[in-house]
Amino acid sequence: MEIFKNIPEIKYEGSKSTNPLAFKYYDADRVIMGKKMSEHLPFAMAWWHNLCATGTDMFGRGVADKSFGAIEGTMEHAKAKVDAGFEFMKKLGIKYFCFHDVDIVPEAEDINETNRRLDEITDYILEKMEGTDIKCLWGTANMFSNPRFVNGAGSSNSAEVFAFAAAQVKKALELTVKLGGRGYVFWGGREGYETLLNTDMKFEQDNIARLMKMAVAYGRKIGFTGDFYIEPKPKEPMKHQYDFDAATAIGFLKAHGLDKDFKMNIEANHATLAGHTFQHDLRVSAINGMLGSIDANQGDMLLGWDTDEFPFDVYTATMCMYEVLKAGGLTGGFNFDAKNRRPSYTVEDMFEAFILGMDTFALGLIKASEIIEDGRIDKFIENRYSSYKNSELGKKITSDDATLEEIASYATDKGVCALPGSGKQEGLEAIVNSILFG
Ligand code: XUL
Ligand code: CO
Repeated sequence: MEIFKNIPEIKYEGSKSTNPLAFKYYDADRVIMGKKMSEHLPFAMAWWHNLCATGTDMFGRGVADKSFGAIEGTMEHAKAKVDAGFEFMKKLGIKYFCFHDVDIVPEAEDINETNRRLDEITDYILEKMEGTDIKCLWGTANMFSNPRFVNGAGSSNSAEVFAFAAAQVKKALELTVKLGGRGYVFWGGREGYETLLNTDMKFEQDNIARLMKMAVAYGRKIGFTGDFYIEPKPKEPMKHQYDFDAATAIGFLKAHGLDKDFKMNIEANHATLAGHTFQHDLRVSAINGMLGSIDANQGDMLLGWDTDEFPFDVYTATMCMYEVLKAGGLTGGFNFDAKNRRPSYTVEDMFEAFILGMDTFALGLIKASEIIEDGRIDKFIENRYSSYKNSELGKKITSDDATLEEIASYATDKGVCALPGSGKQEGLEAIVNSILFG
């Protein structure tokens, strides 16, 4: 049974099209730098926002109807969401989905009953996947909504809560493997603290690492060959979250010997909450060989929280795609961890939001490839450091066998230091503008 009856299959019509239900830039088969757009941009649907979220906020109830013809809180509803999700993905040409355990079934009081429901629904999802090219990008366990996680999951003060977190991770890993997921995400939902007056920070962080090590060992045992991801976020819901940003998360992984199995899942809105640009956290991940996957959304600079908006900022998307192209692509994909604004509550809005997001990243990809092909930015950066390549002094410094005395003697012999050369920021920004809008 068709659920989104008034919505056709979404096609590429080009930038002049005024059809709201058509792609203006995302042309799946168009080849950019030797690869199809669809290969550069493995888009994913986030089960929680698209099929579950109704626009509830602190001040009001939901406004969007996500019942899909079934009674909410039932397994019939869980199945209706699967039907809706697959029709939605097919109509948009989206090849991946991401899920939390509790997005796909109503959670029961007893974890054993929840697990039984999870087996049933994933059988149904597998059936739906058959004969399509839709796959799971990543799975995860929601270890932040249930009241037991009030003090975190791996970082909880309670060993019993830790055990329930372990049970959820175990099950979510099994489901991810069952659905052929490329990755498994840890977003540290409540892994942080409100006050140090009641917190043993070192113990909590060691315990998070313990949970992750157990997860890696079990995942590899049951045949999970994909990447584990940390999705950094500095705050919200906790005041201080342990996985503040990419640099912090990478340091944590290295300190605990987890860096071979983990990469980063970078979310734009989380990076900006940490006081960084999205590009910054992508670069930090990439230079550490840990740029795995992306949660594609954006925040609102006038609001200080995680608004999870669909990305429309082409400049930011261009810089993101510049990083992704330079890193040689993602092992993961682009998950729209994004939700419609509360007043955009219709079915058309659901589709228009994805069209916006996919077009924004397609445009970002096109423009990033133009920046790279233009070459002026990369050439400038190369020249900027040329004194390390072209002078005896520079070669000595980078040879890694120079002493402080040797290098210092260059300065004392010379006496007065020349300026290092202009950073040309404005000129470079003008190049980017001319490529974007020229
Ligand atoms: C929360 C967030 C999560 C993760 C998965 O800010 O981004 O939805 O992506 O748990
Ligand atoms: Co996210």
